[in-house]
Amino acid sequence: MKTSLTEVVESLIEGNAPRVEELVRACLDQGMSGEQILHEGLIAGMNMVGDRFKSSDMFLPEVLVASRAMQRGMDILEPILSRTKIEPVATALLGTVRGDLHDIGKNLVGTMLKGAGFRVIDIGIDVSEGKFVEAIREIRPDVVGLSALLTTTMPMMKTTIEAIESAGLRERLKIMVGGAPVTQEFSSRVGADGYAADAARAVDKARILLNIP
Ligand code: B1M
Repeated sequence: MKTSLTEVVESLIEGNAPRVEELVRACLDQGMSGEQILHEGLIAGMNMVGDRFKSSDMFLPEVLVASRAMQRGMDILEPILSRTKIEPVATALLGTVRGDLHDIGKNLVGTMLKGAGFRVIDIGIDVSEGKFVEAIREIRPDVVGLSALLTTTMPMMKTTIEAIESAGLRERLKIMVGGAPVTQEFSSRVGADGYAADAARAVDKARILLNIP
C-alpha cells in the first residue's frame, strides 16, 4: 500500500517516532524527494503542532515528544539533503542564542547549508555571546548564523552582534539572523547583514552575502 505524507504528519503530531522513521523510509522507497518529505511531511506536521500548542490543544510534553519524532525523521533525511561537494565553499558557524533551547529550525538551516557545500560548525543551543566570540576566534567562519524562536530571546541577537563588534571580529565575517519571530526589519535594526525566513532562503542569503555564485 502507498504511504502518504498525511500519515507522516499524523504520526509526527502523535509523537510516534518509530512510525515517523518507518514512514519516511517508505516515502523515500516510493521515490519521493527528501525535500518533499521534509516540507510536506515533517515541517507541515511541526507547524500543526505549533498551532495546536498555541490554541492549548497540545501541551508542552506532547510538543517535546513530537519534536523528537521530527528529529528522528530528520536523522534519515539529513544525509540525503546534505550530499555535498568535497571542497567547502565557505564556513558557517551556527547557534541558538542565549536563553533559547529551540534547535529544530537551526539544525535544518545547517543541513541545507551543508547540502550547498558549506562547512557547518554548529555550537548548539543557549549559546552566550561570549561563547559565540570564542568560537569565532577559534573557527574563523565566513558567516555566523544566529537563531531565536522566542520573542524574549530575540534581544540576545543584538547583544551577541554587539559582543562580536566589541571583540573586533565584525569586519571579517557576515552575520545572518533567523527564526520564527525574526523579521527583515528586526534584522536591520540589530545590525545583522541578512535575514532569512526559512532554511532554503538562508542558503540563498549566505551565498549572496559571501558573493558565492
Ligand atoms: Co517552544 N515555543 N517553547 N518549544 N515551540 C514556540 C517557539 C512558540 C511560538 C509556541 C507557541 O506559543 N505557539 C512559543 C514562543 C512564543 C513567543 O516567543 N512569542 C514557544 C514557547 C512559549 C516555549 C516555552 C517558553 C514554553 C514554556 O516553557 N512555557 C519553552 C521555552 C524554552 C526555551 O527555549 N527557553 C518552549 C520549549 C519548547 C520545546 C523544548 C518543547 C520544543 C523545542 C524542541 C527543540 O527545538 N529541540 C518547542 C517547540 C518544538 C516549539 C514549536 C511548537 C515548534 C518550533 C519548531 O521546531 N518549528 C514552536 C511553535 C512554532 O514555531 N510553530 C514553539 C519547526 C522548525 C522547522 O521551524 O524553528 O521556525 P523554525 O525554523 C525555521 C525558520 O524559522 C528558519 O528556518 C527554519 C526552517 O525553515 N530559521 C532560520 C530558524 N533559524 C534560522 C536561522 C537563520 C535563518 C533561518 O539564519 C541563521
